[in-house]
Amino acid sequence: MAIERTLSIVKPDAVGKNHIGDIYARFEKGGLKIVAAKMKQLSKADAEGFYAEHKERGFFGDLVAFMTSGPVLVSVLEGENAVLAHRDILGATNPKEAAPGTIRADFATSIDENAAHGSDSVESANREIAYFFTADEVTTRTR
Ligand code: RTP
Ligand code: MG
Repeated sequence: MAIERTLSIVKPDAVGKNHIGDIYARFEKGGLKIVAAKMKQLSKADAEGFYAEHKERGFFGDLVAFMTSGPVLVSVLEGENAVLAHRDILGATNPKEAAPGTIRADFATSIDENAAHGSDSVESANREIAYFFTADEVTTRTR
């Protein structure tokens, strides 16, 4: 098992509904450690750059509008197979398809407002972590 890091975002809908603590509790219970975190109001340019891979998709404008509709909590999570472990805890993109007990099943209202983001590969995680954090903002957990 490889120790990985992944980027997590508690999206504006979940921040607005005061679900930060519930969501972080699930990460910690799932064995993921929070090694960096910050609240941030994304600008339009921040959100467009972050989701650049989707810029040709029909939902891109709505996605950028949603991601800038209020503050987000961006964090770096670390643990064994963290990328997949985190996405398993989040559940499917569409909450209607998300397994019971996952974050999106319990806190998301639609595919557009789906509570949280997780990197989809180690390569994406490396890019996304560097997008939001400098190297010295990511801590090393010693205990
Ligand atoms: P995320 O990047 O936010 O963690 O979500 P994901 O990997 O599960 O899904 P992705 O394909 O990367 O899509 C990014 C976000 O775009 C919205 N989306 N809408 N209407 C649609 O068909 C559609 N498909 C994707 C979702 O809000 C998704 O989280
Ligand atoms: Mg994605």
